[in-house]
Amino acid sequence: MRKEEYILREEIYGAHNYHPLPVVLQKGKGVFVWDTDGRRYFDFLSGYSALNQGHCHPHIIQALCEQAGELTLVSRAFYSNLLGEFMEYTCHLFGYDKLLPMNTGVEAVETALKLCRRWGYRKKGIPSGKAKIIVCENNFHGRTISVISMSTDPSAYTDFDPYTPGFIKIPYNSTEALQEVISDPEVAGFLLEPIQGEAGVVVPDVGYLQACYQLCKDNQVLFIADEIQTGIARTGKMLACDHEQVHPDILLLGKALSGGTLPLSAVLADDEIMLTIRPGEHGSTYGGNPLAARVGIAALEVIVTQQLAAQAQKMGNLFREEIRKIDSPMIREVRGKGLLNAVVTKPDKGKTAWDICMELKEKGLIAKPTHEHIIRFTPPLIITGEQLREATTVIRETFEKI
Ligand code: IF1
Repeated sequence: MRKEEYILREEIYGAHNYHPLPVVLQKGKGVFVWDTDGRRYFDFLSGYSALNQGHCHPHIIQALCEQAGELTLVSRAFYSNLLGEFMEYTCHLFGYDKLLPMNTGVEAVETALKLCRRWGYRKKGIPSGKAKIIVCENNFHGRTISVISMSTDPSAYTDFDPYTPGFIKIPYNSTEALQEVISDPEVAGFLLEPIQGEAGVVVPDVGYLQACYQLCKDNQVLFIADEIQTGIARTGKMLACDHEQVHPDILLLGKALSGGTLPLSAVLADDEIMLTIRPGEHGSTYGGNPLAARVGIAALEVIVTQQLAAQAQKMGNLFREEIRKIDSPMIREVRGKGLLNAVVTKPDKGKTAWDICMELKEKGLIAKPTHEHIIRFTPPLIITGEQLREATTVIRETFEKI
């Protein structure tokens, strides 16, 4: 089949909830993917950071395949030989008492909202029905009704109302704004992304996370970090919160927790919080299945043994250094941390971020625009210095040609 035919078939039979770049992929290995014509591309999206370990990492695929032939699902009606091991490994790695496994990222967020409200009523003593959770403007936490109720992006929430109440929206990167609302005794939690992804890789000021964490401590409010995109070594530390020595009360992980193989997310917290949910009060059919548990351990082992946090730190510095050398009137700003980076372009220069991504694709590198004028560059963390230089050359040549 020709490329156009694959695209047309999705167009005809699929809901139109996405607008993909016109490239049809059929194979992936490490930092590369291949399309149906056999053309090779650098993958600079990495499945929105689900593929930190790279495509089809042998250690993860071996775990996946072995376990797929052994036992895949028991549901939480029964125990499995692997769930406890996954929980223990992950709790020790991140420093928490307990883990609650889910599947997609947004389910982890929903779980955190429930856990936070429950803690607010049972531990903080918030009167019934009154619990509030503070969130940030321009957040992205997923697509469910409650989660879009926290959104300030019209394309996420318009005509999906009525919305879930109980959220206070404040500007991101403003400790003053947090200070103004956090002393309300009905506030149970503060949820944030340590770096805002969808907003365009918005890195807050140094000290912001630490200051917010202190305000939460002072006001008996839970600090909830959505590290679904920023976590698992993406920003050059195991967690983005580690850059400021902040240990969230509730930690959310997803995406790279399974290295891009299956949906696996997790909520981590200590007993005082986690044990407020009792048997029968929350769960999921696939949550914590043995296949995901086995894959989860393997995916984290790769991060640890290949020292991918340090690699992301090093390669991220190299990436920004190389991109900042590009002499183009189209580039306004290069920003990011580790290998979570964005190039902000000047939209008035005739070409949109989409046009640039189309050009990059022609030259063998795929990346995704956000917000008309921002291009996110997030390669797998296993990328080598040599590969990174080759890729930044492609990016430089593209900008210089345009
Ligand atoms: C889409 C962005 C990335 C997330 C954070 C929770 C979730 C996400 C911080 C939900 C998901 C995705 C989903 C994807 C686009 C995307 C994204 F562009 F929106 F910002 F990654 F960069 N918290 N992020 O970033 O996780 O339920 O999807 O597993 O197409 O919606 P999910």
